[in-house]
Amino acid sequence: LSHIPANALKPHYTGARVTRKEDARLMTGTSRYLDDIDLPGMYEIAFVRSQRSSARIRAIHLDEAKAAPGVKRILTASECPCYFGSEEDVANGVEQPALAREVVRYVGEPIVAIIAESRYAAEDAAERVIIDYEPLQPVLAMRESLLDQPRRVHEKTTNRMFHSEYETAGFEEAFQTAPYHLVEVFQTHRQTGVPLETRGLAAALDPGSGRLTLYATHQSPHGFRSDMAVALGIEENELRVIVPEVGGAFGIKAHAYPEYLVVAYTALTYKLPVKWISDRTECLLTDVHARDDIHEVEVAFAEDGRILALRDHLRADAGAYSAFPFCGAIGETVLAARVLTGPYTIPHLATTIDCTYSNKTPLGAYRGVWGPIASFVQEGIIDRVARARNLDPAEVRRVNLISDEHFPYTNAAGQVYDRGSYRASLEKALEMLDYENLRAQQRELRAQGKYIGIGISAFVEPTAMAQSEAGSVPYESATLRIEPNGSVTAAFGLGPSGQGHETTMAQLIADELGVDFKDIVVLHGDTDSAPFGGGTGGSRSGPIGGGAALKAGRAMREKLQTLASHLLEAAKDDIQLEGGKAFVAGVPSRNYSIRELAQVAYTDVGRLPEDFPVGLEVIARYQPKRSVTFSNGTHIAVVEVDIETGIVKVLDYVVVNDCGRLINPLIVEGQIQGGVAQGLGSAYLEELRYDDQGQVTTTTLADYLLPVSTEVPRMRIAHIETLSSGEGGIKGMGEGSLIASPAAFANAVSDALEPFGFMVSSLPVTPDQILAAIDHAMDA
Ligand code: MCN
Ligand code: SMO
Repeated sequence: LSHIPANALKPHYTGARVTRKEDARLMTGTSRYLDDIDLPGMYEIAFVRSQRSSARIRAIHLDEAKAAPGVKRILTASECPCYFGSEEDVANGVEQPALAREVVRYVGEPIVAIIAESRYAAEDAAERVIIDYEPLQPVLAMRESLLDQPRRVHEKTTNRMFHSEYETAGFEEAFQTAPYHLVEVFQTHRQTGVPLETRGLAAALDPGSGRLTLYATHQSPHGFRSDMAVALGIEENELRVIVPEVGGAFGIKAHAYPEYLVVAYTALTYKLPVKWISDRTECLLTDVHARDDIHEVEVAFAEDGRILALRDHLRADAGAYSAFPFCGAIGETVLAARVLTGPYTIPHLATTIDCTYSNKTPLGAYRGVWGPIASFVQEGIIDRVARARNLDPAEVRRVNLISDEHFPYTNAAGQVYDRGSYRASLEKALEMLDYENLRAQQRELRAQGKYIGIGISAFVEPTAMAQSEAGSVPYESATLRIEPNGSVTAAFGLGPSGQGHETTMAQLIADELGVDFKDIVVLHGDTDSAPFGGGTGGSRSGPIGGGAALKAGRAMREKLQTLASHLLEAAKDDIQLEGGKAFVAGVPSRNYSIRELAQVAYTDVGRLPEDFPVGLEVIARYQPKRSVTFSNGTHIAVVEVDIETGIVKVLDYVVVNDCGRLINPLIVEGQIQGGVAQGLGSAYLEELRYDDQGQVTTTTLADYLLPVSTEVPRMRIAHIETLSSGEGGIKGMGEGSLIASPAAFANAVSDALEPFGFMVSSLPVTPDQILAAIDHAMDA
């Protein structure tokens, strides 16, 4: 690592395929998730949810439910008057109540909470609640919603919740004078993260101290505590958040939800220990949705395929509220606009953004947020330009890609890209595929009636965002303690949900201290013991959390060197740390083990140097100097489309990924495999469908189709390591594979169906759509 002094040890663990510390317990069912938590005297909650997308509540009839066996208490908005206020909602004069007041605005919105001795009893009682609705016309289509048609979702404000415009100087001229133009409308449909473990919350008040403990499945323990303290009107030191094992999060667990307010409020105000965990239907209805976007694109380009100007009207359907604490619609559009030019030197950009309210589930974060959509649009554009000019899609990418001499490159939206391997990753991926040969094979197979498609997707992934804006946490923290017996305990504010932080953070610390990786325990998820941090999201834990680990390791290393130099009567610079020992360089026999040093630091304190604080404990914080570091790479999918059935089979899948210094290639490859699996779902299977009354029709996993192991292809993965300028040279990567893969898949299907003149412009592209396109072409 770049910062390690010349006399320091070589890293043993960083960069190595270290198997994951956490897997033993995760794979054997011995770890504890939220649903394993059983508090003394605990009640459970079932919610009565809106069955209408838009209605006034005339009356709520609770008598029969109150008489149901096992019911302890029933809450409506008047007994639980809490609400969340996202920035956008507050700006628009609306807020999201814990339980709907007077009006319901989406199917699944909680109206009544039944607190009962068991979930069974609560569910049975919930069925006895009768809600008398006065139906209102729902707002369901973005276009009409923008005109406040058929009505306003919130009386207080227009449906256009967000609008912005941006244009580079000289755009019009560049656009008008270009020799070629094309237009396209790209659309992505509603999807959601679908973690294996559904979301929920348990809460209990400690009667003695008056402190409230929340057990949360959340990506940001501290952020969640801050938000809940505000919403509940209590001090942060009266609130403890414990995040047990999290079984997948994918962005949906970066949010706080109305049900959480009900659970916490019940424990706090009615002093009832209580838990609620969503079932799969609640999850599909009410976990934040994502990807509800339309891009109306106009592209101006040159004869050789060089893109000269790009105009895009981006629209996203925010749903009924701005999800708390951030709005997915704004995230998907504003941030997409910043990276819409992807890894290409597109000099001119004009974007108009509109986000609208509707009577649908709020839009929030799902892995990659803006990235998968921006990539789908940008890579779709490149392939359309290629087809329009009859050029090879790889060649059009070569013509447009940012070159090494461009770095740091400022894109047309003003984003500054640090050094990457944009060209090298494309060439490497093409080489892994034997691209020219494959193209020749493709032509031969076509002649035999087999439709093979090659879909290229070159991507950028903004990671480790570290903007010092109010409310954001641009740093991460680590505490590191060497215990009295010499073992090492580290704690982070991170909130992993499967990314393997216990392993990667331990690798970094082990190398800094020269100790055995196995001797390090990494803790997270308890606000009483973990240092404050932003948590996990935006692919920041590796680069920013890793930076904190390195800094904490280095601070501890300093301390150990100081102590050893005093005890060994040697110069501090001559003290080396390796194999769990501090020794004088060149004289390994003059040493103190870390265990002996710890004994001095904690118990034999009379031997400590003057001013040396008792114990061995440090806290470190790391905020990157750059506000964002860009990872990059290239995915190529090879598919076969069966034109009789419309079914797409992935034949080969190649990934070249560059996330700077690799902490653990095994973990990075796992992240890539998972992301590509999700990308396949995004591109081909997953869609949350609404009917014309605003009812979600995909409420089970038999309707909302996830990819299964037989559909997920074997991937061939290669790495390039272009170091970032940050601590350790690490860039993030947790979202890149889901950013790149839907576009690769879509482009491969378009390429396979080139003889039919079809190009994918809407995701997911289903076998039905493919068959319809083929039929259409045959008829023409
Ligand atoms: N890593 C590495 N070398 C690098 C970069 C990262 O070894 N150069 C390691 C990191 O140490 C970490 C993992 O790779 O163990 C991912 O790191 P990073 O890119 O920093 O992303 P985060 O750890 O912050 O994870 C968040 C990211 C996001 S935003 C979503 S959404 C997502 C994703 O991770 N959700 C996931 N991957 C997921 N994987 C699982 N299993 N479950 C989720 O909910
Ligand atoms: S959607 Mo990931 O939690 O940034």
